[in-house]
Amino acid sequence: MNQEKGFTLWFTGLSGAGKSTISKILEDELLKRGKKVEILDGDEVRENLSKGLGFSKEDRDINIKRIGYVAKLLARNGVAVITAAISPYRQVRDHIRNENKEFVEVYVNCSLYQCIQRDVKGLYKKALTGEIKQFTGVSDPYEEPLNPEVVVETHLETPQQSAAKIIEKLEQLNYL
Ligand code: ADX
Repeated sequence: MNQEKGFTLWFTGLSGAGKSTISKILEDELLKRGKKVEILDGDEVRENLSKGLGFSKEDRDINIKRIGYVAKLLARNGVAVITAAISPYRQVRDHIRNENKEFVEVYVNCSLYQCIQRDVKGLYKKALTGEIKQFTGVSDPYEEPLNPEVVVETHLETPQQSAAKIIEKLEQLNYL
């Protein structure tokens, strides 16, 4: 076991795809294995570190760079960092990958259809009627990662199955 090694587990995917749910399962699993863990969740970061930012490309990129920066500081101190923000733009994700050495990108893939069916926060309904503008997947772009370390398919798997896949990859990469 590699208890001292920090890393950034970077989730990307649509709103409602399951990023937060899987991150909580992983947090428990990593704590059990003796890791120090921090979750940087999009919604929470926007309440604190990124309060006042909106959803233009420019604001999203600022938000993502902030998360990437905090993740870097934590990871280099041995923390297993899990980030759970949509992070829709490939270029800024790749920028973070270059800045943060120990970087594991997880594509939390879920069909738009399924996200709309779930509509956990009721935001897709508002996006589809135009009440919310620039909503990722509906009226704003989402750029899939081209070479993520892990892809989980949350419209086909349970959150536990997705979490197990990620743990397996972390073991393969010698982070656990
Ligand atoms: S990101 O694009 O900058 O990575 P982030 O993950 O922080 O997004 O925030 C996304 C969350 O904000 C969504 O899960 C949803 O709850 C909320 N939200 C509000 N407006 C939008 C929008 N226009 N597009 C996407 N998410 C939105």
